[in-house]
Amino acid sequence: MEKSEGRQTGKKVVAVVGGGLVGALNACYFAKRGFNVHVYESREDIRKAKIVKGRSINLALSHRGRQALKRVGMEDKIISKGIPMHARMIHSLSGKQSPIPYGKKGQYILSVDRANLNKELLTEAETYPNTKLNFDHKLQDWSADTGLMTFSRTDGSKDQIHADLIVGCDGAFSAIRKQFLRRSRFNYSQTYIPHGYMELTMPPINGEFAMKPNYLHIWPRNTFMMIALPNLDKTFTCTLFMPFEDFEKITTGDEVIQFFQNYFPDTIPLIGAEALKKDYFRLPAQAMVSVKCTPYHIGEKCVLMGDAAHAVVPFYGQGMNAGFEDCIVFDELMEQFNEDFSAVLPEYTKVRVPDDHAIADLAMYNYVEMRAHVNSKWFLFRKHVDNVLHFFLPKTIIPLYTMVTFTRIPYHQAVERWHWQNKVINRGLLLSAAGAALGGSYLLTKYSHQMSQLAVPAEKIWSRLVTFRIPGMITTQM
Ligand code: FAD
Ligand code: EGU
Repeated sequence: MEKSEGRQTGKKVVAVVGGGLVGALNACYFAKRGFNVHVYESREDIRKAKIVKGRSINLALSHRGRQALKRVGMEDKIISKGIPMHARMIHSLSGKQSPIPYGKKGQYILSVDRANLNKELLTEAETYPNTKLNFDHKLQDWSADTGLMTFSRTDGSKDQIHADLIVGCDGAFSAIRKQFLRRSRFNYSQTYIPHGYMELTMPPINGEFAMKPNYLHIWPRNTFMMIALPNLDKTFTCTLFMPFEDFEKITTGDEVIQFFQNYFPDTIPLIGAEALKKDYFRLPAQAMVSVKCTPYHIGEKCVLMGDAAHAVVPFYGQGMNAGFEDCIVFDELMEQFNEDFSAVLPEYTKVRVPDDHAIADLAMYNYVEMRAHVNSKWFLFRKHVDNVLHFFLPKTIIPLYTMVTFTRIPYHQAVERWHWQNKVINRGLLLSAAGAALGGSYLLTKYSHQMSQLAVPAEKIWSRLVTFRIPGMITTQM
């Protein structure tokens, strides 16, 4: 068997700490290269566990994540259990629904079940004989000098393990990262946003999806926002985003209904008033954190990937996709530098940090943008402007979300290109405004004798102009 090569050639030991989405995928990548891979996961094996607690039930999988799955032969298996979302469905306050396609026919994202994705990836990693999964192993501490790790077990015992390379995939609150924080010249920032999120389930109606299934449903309400993604069991998982202080204001079932009546009235009959009252108090609202740091490595011993390196707020649907792309980037460098950790690790930091920081910034930017002034009309208008410009200038103007979601253009390049595009659009608008002014003044001189009939008070023109909010349109995201 090809997969057992590692053992015979006495390859190095790679410890992947964290058996979440990125850790499990990474295990496949290292196993494929023949390393002796040991995965250490603090929780029980989720394939056996009855109750699976954790973040978000479903996720939007897009191009970057799919490409990463493809390279370990997992793309088809995962997409077969994903639900395509070809468009957003914008729900206005009045209950009107407006679809906005993501792109051309083949351009769609997938709603995938987090637990299933994690299980499939763990099972795939296990098919390599040079991989061992160790559950109930919580990393307590490790030494950057010796590479010795200490794990604690639920029975109170401790395990000490050595590895040649430690890959920290232990999520936003990474224990591996703690050693980085004690070192000089390590930059770190973390920001909790004032919003929390809460997941609510919308059950099927008469055995069918309660809303159209192949859409990412969005209720944009400035500071409040709800999003719903479909599941295979014909439910939707609705995620309500709201400032913590507003979550705290709602303390009774009746207040929940009142709140939904005010902001998401169309969802009350779909979720069910009684279910809503219960669901809302099931779990407290969850926090969202953005983490940026650099470097991602220590010498040739340790590297951070996924949320451990870059937790992003979920307002671009890219956290997992970016973490999966980390695996591709690292694997390509392993190829390029003949698996020489002392060369691969610094290069990984060098190429990956700018891109991960770019997506962290974009996600935060979109969060600020959405809460500032995105109601359903504005959202529809903005996305139409994107699509119209892209339609007429397909090579010149590519919407930012298209570059992020449907290409592997490095995130930092997507941002640069977006800035450039905005300049072009600004110039275009400036030129047409200048053209309009010139043409207007020409007409004005030619027909000045008839103008008095058309007279519109100057202040009225001004108020019409400002309602278009042209400056906002140009400086905000495309
Ligand atoms: P995690 O999934 O957090 O996995 C870390 C693993 O490490 C866990 O299994 C944990 O048990 C284990 N661990 C932790 N500490 C230790 C320790 N000390 N020792 C051993 N093991 C440990 N991303 C998208 O791409 N699309 C989306 O639509 C999307 N939606 C989201 C919606 C919400 C509300 C949120 C909060 C996030 C969303 N994300 C989305 C982001 C996505 O969830 C994360 O980016 C992704 O889970 C990161 O994977 P990870 O493996 O790096 O970390
Ligand atoms: C948030 C939470 C719509 C899943 C950003 C779009 C998200 C997802 C958008 C969550 C939005 C926001 C994009 C995708 C996606 C949009 C995107 C956000 C999936 C700019 C499970 N976002 N998300 N942008 O364009 O590029 O549809 O929890 F409401 S998928 Cl906030 Cl493409």
